[in-house]
Amino acid sequence: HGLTTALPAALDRNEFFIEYQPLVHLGDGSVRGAEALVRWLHPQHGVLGPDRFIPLAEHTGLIVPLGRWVLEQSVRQAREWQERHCAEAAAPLRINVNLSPCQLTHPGLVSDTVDILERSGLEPGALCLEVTESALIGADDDLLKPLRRLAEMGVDIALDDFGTGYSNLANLRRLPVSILKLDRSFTQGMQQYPADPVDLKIVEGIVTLAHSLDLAVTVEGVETGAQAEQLRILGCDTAQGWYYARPGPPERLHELALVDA
Ligand code: G
Ligand code: G
Ligand code: MN
Ligand code: NA
Repeated sequence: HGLTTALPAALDRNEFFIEYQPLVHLGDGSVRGAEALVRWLHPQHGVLGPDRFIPLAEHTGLIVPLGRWVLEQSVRQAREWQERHCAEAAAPLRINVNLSPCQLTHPGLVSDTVDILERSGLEPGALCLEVTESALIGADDDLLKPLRRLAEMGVDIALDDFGTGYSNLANLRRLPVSILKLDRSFTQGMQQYPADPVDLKIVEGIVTLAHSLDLAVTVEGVETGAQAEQLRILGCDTAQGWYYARPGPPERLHELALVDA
């Protein structure tokens, strides 16, 4: 595969870049941070989304250095936002970074993360690592240990695409997770008004359970004001989606965050 063989050189040539999609507080609409989403500016094919190359990077092991690069860039970016965003902001801006399952089993995860945080000056509490529900299904203690270490340092761990896997809800207690990211499919059920009654019940149940376990709930894929309003009423904490902003360059987040500071 052509893309696979081009991957290592692409990292050396700096062909990857990161877009940031705002995370918005549903209660007051303020921007609280962003999720980092990597792209590849391929010299022939143009901009490629992560779905095109993350699986290849996972297959070849390049995901470890690529993931480290994404983490380092986005942590530095978050620190820069915080410095420029000044003290008037309600809370320091946060950064969410996706972790692939291969990074979870890599022995350098904790030390790399500590190192990147220390060099940037970003406090661990401003970093959230997103891990998919499916990556943690049946996870044993060895897999959870690095995540637990990071959580003890104050890093938030989010369960991404929540509700699509088969994880036992009681299992949540065992995981060092502080945030559930509800999968986009639930948000789609809120498109019409009134929302799909089954989706309403499911989201209501998940939010109640999450809050009773001290977990915050983030919703993805919010495309309309009606969805945002229904999800807010259901008690979801944070939202992300095209209604607020598409993923974009770092300067855009700075502007969006300043507007409501
Ligand atoms: O917005 P978008 O099409 O970029 O994202 C598609 C998927 O790619 C998302 O599910 C996201 O979790 C994943 N993704 C985006 N950036 C990264 C990254 O840096 N590392 C990993 N492992 N996954 C990513
Ligand atoms: O990590 P994850 O898969 O959840 O990453 C977010 C993905 O969802 C990215 O592909 C991003 O471009 C996409 N996305 C973000 N906001 C919206 C939205 O409002 N609607 C839809 N359909 N997709 C979105
Ligand atoms: Mn994600
Ligand atoms: Na997701």
